[in-house]
Order: sequence, then C-alpha cells, then structure tokens
Amino acid sequence: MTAYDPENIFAKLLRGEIPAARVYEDEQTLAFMDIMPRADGHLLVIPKTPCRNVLDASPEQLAAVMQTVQKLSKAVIKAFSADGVTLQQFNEAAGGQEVFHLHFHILPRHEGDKMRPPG
Ligand code: DGP
Repeated sequence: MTAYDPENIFAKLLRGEIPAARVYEDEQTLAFMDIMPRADGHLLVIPKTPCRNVLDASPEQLAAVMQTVQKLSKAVIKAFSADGVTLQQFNEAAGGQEVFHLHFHILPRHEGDKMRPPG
C-alpha cells in the first residue's frame, strides 16, 4: 500500500494550516463538517494520528474513531431530529477514497429522504 502522505488535506487541517468547522475533538479524534455535504449535518470523523485508511489502521485507531462515530451519530440524530444515520467509509482510490487520511462520514437521515449529490 502507498505510504501515508503528511501533505494530505486532513493532515493540513489537523495542523491548523487550513480552516475547518470543527464540531468535536478528544485526545485521539477530531470531527468537522464536510465541505461538500450530502445531507444537513454531514460530519467527518478522523484520527489525530497518521493513518491512510481502514487497511492501514491500528486496533487503537479504529476503536477510538468508532467510539467517536457512535457518540456523534447519536448527537446528530438529536441535533437534526433525524431518524437514523448513514455511515460511509472509502479505502484507496479503487474504493472511492479521495482524501488519504482515514475518515468516516456521518450522514443524518430522515424517513424517505434521498442523499444529495456532493456540493
Ligand atoms: P472521500 O475520500 O471519498 O471520502 O472524500 C473526501 C471527503 O472529504 C468529501 O466528502 C469532501 C471532503 N473534503 C475534502 N476536502 C475537504 C476540506 O478541505 N475540508 C473539509 N471540511 N472537507 C473536505
């Protein structure tokens, strides 16, 4: 697998080199709004340590990210009066990944809604 690139956009965001609408952070993870939201409240959750994707993640990184994903899924359901969430996660270009720092999408969903295209 290709090595982790410290110049990827989420690494820059973690270093504060580019702005982000940060909504949550703890010692190991950060969550912020996706700039191309496909639903109101579309969040991304990332580990603070270098990690390309699930294929590259340590058990500790996966556990920390999933705990934050669960916590924030419950929070966005409340905040957006949603009925559920769609979680999405892509691995390598062939798997649809565009930014090569591990991230999970949290998309609040309402009964009968359709996810918007990016933008
Ligand atoms: P993917 O790797 O396929 O999950 O796509 C990357 C996602 O990250 C996509 O939904 C748009 C989002 N994104 C890309 N660049 C930025 C950025 O600079 N800031 C934020 N907040 N989101 C970004």
